[in-house]
Amino acid sequence: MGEQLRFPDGFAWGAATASYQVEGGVAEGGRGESIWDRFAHTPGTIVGGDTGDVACDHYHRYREDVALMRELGLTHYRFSLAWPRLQPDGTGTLNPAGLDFYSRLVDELLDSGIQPWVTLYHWDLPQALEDAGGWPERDTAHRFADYAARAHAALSDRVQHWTTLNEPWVAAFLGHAEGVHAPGRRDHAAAMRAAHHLLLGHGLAMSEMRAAGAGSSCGITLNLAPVDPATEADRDLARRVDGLLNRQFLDPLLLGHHPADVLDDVADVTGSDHIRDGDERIINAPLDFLGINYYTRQVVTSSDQPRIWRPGDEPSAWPGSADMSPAPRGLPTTEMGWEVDPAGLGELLERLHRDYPAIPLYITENGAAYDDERVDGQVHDRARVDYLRAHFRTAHQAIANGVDLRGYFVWSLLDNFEWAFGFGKRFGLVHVDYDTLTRTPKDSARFYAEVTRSNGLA
Ligand code: PNW
Repeated sequence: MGEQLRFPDGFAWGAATASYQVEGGVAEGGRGESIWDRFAHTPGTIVGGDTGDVACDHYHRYREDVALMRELGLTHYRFSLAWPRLQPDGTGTLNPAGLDFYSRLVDELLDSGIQPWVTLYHWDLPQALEDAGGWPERDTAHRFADYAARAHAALSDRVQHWTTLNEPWVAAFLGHAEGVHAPGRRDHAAAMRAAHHLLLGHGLAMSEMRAAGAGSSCGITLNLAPVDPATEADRDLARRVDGLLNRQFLDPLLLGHHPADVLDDVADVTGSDHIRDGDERIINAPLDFLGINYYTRQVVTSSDQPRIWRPGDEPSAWPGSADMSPAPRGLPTTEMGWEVDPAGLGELLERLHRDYPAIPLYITENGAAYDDERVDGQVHDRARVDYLRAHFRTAHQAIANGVDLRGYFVWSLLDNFEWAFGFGKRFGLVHVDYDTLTRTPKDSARFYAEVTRSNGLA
């Protein structure tokens, strides 16, 4: 307590959101249907039957939200483009009304001195492309590159920072293996194919954006975590889970090849016919930055042999390792049930620094869901302040240890639609009353404003 920590000059302090989680306005401006519209409207998928139809109504209230960002002292704002706003059926020229919304948002940010940080894909695939087979089909990677090229061409005069994908692990494995996210499939071979095609789409999009010669800074965001075995007997399981979660994405992106042990582990689940000669070279396109989303460490255990998921088994996100279960250590948890483990962030950053080629790193998401205490129009969230402070300290220490960390985005600016959990889990620095859509900055917002203004911890 009490010590002052300064971050490097020019350190980016941001907050993040995603289109389906905040925008609402799903039927406006010619927006097409996404897989999340279809999934959320399927009974039994989302806690409480919540949907993103209105969400935070950011589509109409973006000016008020940018004013909040200004109060927070953000230097950067990370948001995603809804693909079906720009290409309602996933192909062709951009929909002018959709583009106009993002263009107005970008102008509002720039007028407020906030740098826009665009994510091209935060999981809202046009439903028309899902109907054609979705990410398990190779053609979706080409459709994504075409969309990326057009969106980049339209906005790169004003947007410097471009992220292709948010968390391809979640899109592939929660969407196609565990089936708790859109499109809700439970087919582990399809999930492995989706993972590869997401990476391929990323690589193809990178090459389109480079070819435009706009001088953009381009990268990708992964959800990464240290994976530890609960006991000695769980060492091989931890290797397999680390392979699926971390190395399956890091190795092709940064080293130029899929990890051989992961392909081996899943050989009986999916062949590798979908991986063609030349794909790894496309995926290995040089990145300007790597975005890291960190929430908690994974500690894993199994009482069984490596197991392939069969219909009728409990849903699993782990091809070839359906025997895996999480092993809680009894640490304090957030409302997501995720253990608070700031040291895991430090270990992750140092591992990236040690095991992979040098690349600027950004934490593109970190934050916590907590219920807040509302008193006389104030929203108290001491636990979130403590969570953020502990993780900022760890990030500062990592920089002191030589890690090239350039910025930090808190998840999230606003309470929002927390996917399968609906509106019940609140990650915001700013509270949203879902009846009135009133925004109220929480204590954590004031804490974060101090951090952004002083470039550190007072
Ligand atoms: C990330 N997991 O999602 C997303 O990028 C955000 O949209 C989301 O709101 C935030 O984290 C909080 O959940 C994740 O189960 C969802 O490992 C699930 C997992 C990880 C990240």
